[in-house]
Amino acid sequence: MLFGSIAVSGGATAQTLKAVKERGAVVCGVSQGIVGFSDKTDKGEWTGFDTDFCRALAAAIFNDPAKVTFVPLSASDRFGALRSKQIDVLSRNSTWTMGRETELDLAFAGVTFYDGQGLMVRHARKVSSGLELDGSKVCVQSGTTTELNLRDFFQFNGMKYEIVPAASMDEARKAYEARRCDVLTADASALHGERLDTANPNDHEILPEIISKEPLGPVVRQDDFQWFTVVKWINFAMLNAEELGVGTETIDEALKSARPDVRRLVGNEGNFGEQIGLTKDWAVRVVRLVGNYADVYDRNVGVKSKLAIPRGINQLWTNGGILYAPPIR
Ligand SMILES: N[C@@H](CCC(=O)N[C@@H](CS)C(=O)NCC(=O)O)C(=O)O
Repeated sequence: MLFGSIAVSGGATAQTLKAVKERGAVVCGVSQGIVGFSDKTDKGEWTGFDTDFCRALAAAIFNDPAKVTFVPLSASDRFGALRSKQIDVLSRNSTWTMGRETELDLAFAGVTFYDGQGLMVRHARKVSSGLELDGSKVCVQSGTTTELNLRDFFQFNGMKYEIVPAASMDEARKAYEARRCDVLTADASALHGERLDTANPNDHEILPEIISKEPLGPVVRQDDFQWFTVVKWINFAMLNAEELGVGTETIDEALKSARPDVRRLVGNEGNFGEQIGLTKDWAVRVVRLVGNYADVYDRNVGVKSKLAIPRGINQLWTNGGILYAPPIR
């Protein structure tokens, strides 16, 4: 049983994967609603880039991407929920910072999306730079790095500001729309979606400055190295699959490939999946049922999606970006 207190001796014990298998589902913490990342459709189904990562875990473990229990969490509640074992993994636009590992005993298993903080204002305000925002009221979600960066940015640049705190992104946007603040700030990825959700998106602009680094990725507890390894390598497998041209559309061809790195990815050579407590075809399951990194990116946030976020630095290193996964070998 996963819940309750288990005395952990020697630090790393492999309980999570076993508990997930026994339970028959991965319990995945997600946001309460960020377009393109984790959002509920009208039919009540979770969709998005972060929710697809949860599905990739379920695909690898169960050969069934539907075996996920989604737990929507506010920014303030998310890490407590993970620490207290209400969830197995947090896949919720969470920024990897040193303090979150050292102070909360958590571990980021990698980066799935390199983001940065943006600032949105009304066109009518006629500003073209974040440095012209002296004296602003800023709507921001509590319990986030966003709130901390805002302080750094205004203070360091000698500008006065007033924080209008919100418990959720929805609340922050509504406060901004009701003119309780004149700036809305969030991770740029989320801000694009929030702009689209305003009554008149064309009345608002996102200023050019990106005021922080927000490497977003899945988080686990530090007490289970096996689970950390599983989560980490599922991300790497999706990146390596893209790099090797292995996607949902091409997975059957890849199974016949003679290329050594493709053979290792699909489990025709070596037993890497088994070494992490899964099956030889772990990565095939992920790619077939959920996709490689590009499949997931394009479907949820890419230029052909509603959000239309260019890959930018989230390109593979082979295409001029900074996504680089260690090899499977
Ligand atoms: N990446 C930042 C911000 C994360 C965050 O919670 N952002 C807000 C606004 S960008 C959000 O996702 N809200 C959605 C929700 O509360 O469900 C962090 O890890 O602290």
